[in-house]
Amino acid sequence: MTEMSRAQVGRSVPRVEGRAKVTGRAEYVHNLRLPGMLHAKVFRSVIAHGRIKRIDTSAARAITGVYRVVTGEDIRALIPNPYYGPAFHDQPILALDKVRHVGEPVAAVLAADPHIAEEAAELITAEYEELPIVVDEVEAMTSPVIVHDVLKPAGTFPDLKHLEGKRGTNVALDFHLRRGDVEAGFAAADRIFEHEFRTQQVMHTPLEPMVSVAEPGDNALTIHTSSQTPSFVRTEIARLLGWPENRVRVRVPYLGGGFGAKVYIKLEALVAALALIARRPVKLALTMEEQFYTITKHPSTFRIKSGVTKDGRIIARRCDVWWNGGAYADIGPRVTQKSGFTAAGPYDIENVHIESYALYTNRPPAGALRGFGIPQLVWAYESHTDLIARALKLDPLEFRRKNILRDGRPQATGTIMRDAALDLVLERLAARMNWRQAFDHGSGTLRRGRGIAIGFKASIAPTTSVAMVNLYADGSCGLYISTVDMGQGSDTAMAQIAAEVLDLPAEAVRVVHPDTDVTPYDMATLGSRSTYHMGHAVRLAAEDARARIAALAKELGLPEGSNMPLPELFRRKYGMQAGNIVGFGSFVPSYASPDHDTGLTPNATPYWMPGGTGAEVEVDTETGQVRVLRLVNIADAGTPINPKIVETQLSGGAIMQLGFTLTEEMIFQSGQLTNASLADYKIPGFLDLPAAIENEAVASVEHGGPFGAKGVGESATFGVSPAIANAIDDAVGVRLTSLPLRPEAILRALRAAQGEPLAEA
Ligand code: MCN
Repeated sequence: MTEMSRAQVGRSVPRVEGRAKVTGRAEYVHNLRLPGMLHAKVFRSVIAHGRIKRIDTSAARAITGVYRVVTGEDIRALIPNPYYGPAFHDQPILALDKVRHVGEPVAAVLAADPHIAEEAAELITAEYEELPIVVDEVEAMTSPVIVHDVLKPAGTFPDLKHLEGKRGTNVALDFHLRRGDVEAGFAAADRIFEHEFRTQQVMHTPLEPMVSVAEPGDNALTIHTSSQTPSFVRTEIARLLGWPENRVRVRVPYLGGGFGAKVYIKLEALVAALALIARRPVKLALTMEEQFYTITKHPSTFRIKSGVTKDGRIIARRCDVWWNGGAYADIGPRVTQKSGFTAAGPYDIENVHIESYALYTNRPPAGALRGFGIPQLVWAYESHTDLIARALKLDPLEFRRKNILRDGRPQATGTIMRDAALDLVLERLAARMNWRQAFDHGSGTLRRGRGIAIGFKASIAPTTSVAMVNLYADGSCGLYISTVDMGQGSDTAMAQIAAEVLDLPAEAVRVVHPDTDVTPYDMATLGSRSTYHMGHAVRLAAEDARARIAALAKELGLPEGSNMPLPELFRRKYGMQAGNIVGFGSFVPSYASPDHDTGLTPNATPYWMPGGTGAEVEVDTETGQVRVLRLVNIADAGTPINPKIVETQLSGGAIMQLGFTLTEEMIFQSGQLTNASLADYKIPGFLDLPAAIENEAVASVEHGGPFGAKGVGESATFGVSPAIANAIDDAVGVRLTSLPLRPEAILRALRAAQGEPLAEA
């Protein structure tokens, strides 16, 4: 099929769920009410680390209307080994023996009235023997404070099979990469540059807070949940209960955002246990405040050292990255490894040495958040890139051009780059930013600057996606997939892919939402994997259905190419409007695990996702205030299945990262979180947005992808932070190395540079 002849792929089909959402009819778990349903409220730890001596639930139980109060020990009576987690089985459903972070769930109250449950939860008290805490990721490497005495690898995912953790330390995973001889590279270099960069702890802030409902049935359990991973939830709940998977059903309607917060198990194990204990449906809906204690983004420290020749070739790079995983590993080990192997950046460097560590600390757990570690890495390596260019008096664009990793060249793992339009992303960024033209740097107290940054991400493999296409007797089509539409537009894009193969308008395809009793397996909706991985499975399922239509026509004695309308085919076969044609497709990309000692592999990823950002800023030198005037986001998405959605994915990702760059930060004092509310934790509002946001998907094709497509949901997050820091440096000559880039930090740096440092607050 040529590009020209495509009718559905490449068309900006309006969102299939658009009308339901704007009229308030779209289904969300928050709206679900079941007969006899109880509401759960969680009592949480107020200390960051301690042994539980006593939990007193008597006052809570005495409240009229309280159905039951449940502690970790009650759960252990139902589930003998009540620990879960995608990498390690380290997280108890309710705390047992110890608490490891502020906000950890310790007990739950059940009541028919959520207000009564809340009131009762506030009456629970707990006594702890407080233990010393460790909160910093670098200190956690050598701290005598050990968060977990024993580590139990989950063994669920093939790419994490080698996990063991280091007993007696806080290291959940250490990833090493050795390419060439980095010390020889440093020795041969004309200049050495070394910097350290840090990122803060932030939260996903889906505007639909996490919510799950568990409904016990006849020897079975149904879980309705705002999850990005229905198939995983089924497997993990069945494992915890010791049940076969066919007794656990997981249903997911639309999500009001997920951003990686709603992956693996979040509330599902707790509601499942509570519903089985109470023998009634149980709903647990978090408040916005509780989300801060549930899952966050890894704070990180990145030390980066480069050896560069006088003409600007990077010949050696050492990267040491420490990821602050908080009290439970969640998927942090995969962040550490998968993002870790790209830590040297999108540059062609002969000698690379990477050390990447996932660490336990006494903070709320960190996991996947849009970009999966890449924004933390790009923040460091692209700030470093500009610092080097500046020191060598090279244009930052030229310096990048000289070193960029081009197709056909090996990435640090040894995997040869293919269909990764890094150079094109850089060129389009330069063109859009008018880089060659003189730039007005402003005057007086308002100074302007501009900066660029590029990065890339590997996709996740090996993972499985299965799709089913069902053609009904009237010729209409249902698409059965477990991909979760959390706002990214997957229902629309998947309908387009199926429709393209089946020669239907996309609007005519009905996408059936994840229901593990009905829709087939999908590993997860994360890592910008759905368009590529599930898109492949959908295409194969639709092709399978087409082949079955052709076989039916042949069976009915029709000549090849007769193109008889489907309803007529069914009528001829069954004598009436009856029957189905069902097509299946499954997809698992190839992958080769990195070597344990060297981190090298010929096949690190099925595809690469390049993305870059250009920023123009204005800095007020009297206040340190920064206004981002213009943000240009460029990515390689391969073929856009739905160009309009690709554009909104780019702007959405960039705006999210803008918050992580300028304002968002979870602030801790002595292990206590001091700003767990949207009044004090500031996500960008409309007035904070740049006047101009431009987005572009470069002209490229991912030859391994369905119709040439690959993922784009995270690509615009990569470059935002360093592009803005580089622009601030360009405007006023100061360099910040920690996020967020607060006005106070900028003003302090400005005053320090003028030799008039401000007194410490
Ligand atoms: N798309 C397309 N053509 C392509 C690639 C993508 O048309 N070549 C469009 C499709 O409509 C697709 C969407 O872009 O549904 C995103 O596709 P993809 O990059 O494959 O990502 P996923 O569908 O796997 O979604 C996950 C990704 C991630 S990892 C996070 S986190 C994220 C994101 O997407 N969270 C989001 N985008 C989000 N958008 C919203 N509104 N809410 C979230 O929680």
